[in-house]
Amino acid sequence: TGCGSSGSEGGGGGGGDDAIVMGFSQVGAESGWRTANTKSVQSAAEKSKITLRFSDAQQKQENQIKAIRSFVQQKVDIIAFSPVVESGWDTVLKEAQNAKIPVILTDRAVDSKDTTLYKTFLGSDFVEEGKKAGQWLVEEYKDAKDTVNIVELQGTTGSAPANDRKAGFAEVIGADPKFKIVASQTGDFTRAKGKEVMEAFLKSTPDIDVLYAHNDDMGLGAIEAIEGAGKVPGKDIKIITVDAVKDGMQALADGKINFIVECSPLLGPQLMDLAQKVLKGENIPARVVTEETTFDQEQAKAALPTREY
Ligand code: GZL
Repeated sequence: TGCGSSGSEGGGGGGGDDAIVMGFSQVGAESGWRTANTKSVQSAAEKSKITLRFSDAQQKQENQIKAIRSFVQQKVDIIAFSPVVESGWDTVLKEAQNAKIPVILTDRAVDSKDTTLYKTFLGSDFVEEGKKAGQWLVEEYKDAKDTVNIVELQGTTGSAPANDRKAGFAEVIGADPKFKIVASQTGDFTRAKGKEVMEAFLKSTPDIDVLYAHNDDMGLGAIEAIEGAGKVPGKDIKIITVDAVKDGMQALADGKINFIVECSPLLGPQLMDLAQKVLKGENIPARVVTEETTFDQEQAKAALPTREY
């Protein structure tokens, strides 16, 4: 087919006579993180001269399955996607495997037992992110004697980041009985839902000390709810979030958030590099973990002027 795909990974019809064609199924456009991630993938494809066929699943698994099936029909050279939830992928991934089209997981993981269904998983260690959030809280309250009441805004139900950020956080704070998660519910990674659920928490839970939100967007929605209830975010209720997108970092610098665990969306360049290696038949690691850090309020002020996303 002469479209850059080597024998063993044989894909089908490409773009020009040698451009790699990548089918990419994106979760949606639910958060600032997702928008930055999409930009990174699209610009990296352009720079690598990879023809990108991009589909936005509006956070619905059935739309991602349809998109992957369509990429198989189109005989793309390679498929990459960020699975909105962890389960339910084996059938469609087997169809891609039978069509000899390699698959790369990016951002989120799947729970398939058969790891031959994809070439690698490029993305963050979400358990580690949850632990970093917990470690900050343990340090922040190390001298506190009273119970610390925590409410948690979880990410999309069934998604790897929601499952793992919850587990990592619970593991660290579980070491000290003074930490109590008094309410925990999904805000689906969106600002609107985060605000709605936080309003409910404020009504049902009289004494909230801390909010742990699995992403900045839900944290920003919660800030609107907290201020609407006449309380001061970052002071009356301490807030920890994950992502470190610009809006979150601004709230951190303004003192409305207390700590942010970074989750980098800038996966595009690594994804295109891995795709080219796969199609050349080169060996690639089964797991590529994203480099990322954490920010307190002072660090956010320093980082904001040059923040890429
Ligand atoms: C994490 C990513 C999550 C972000 C959210 O890698 O899947 O999805 O933390 C985004 O902001 O919606």
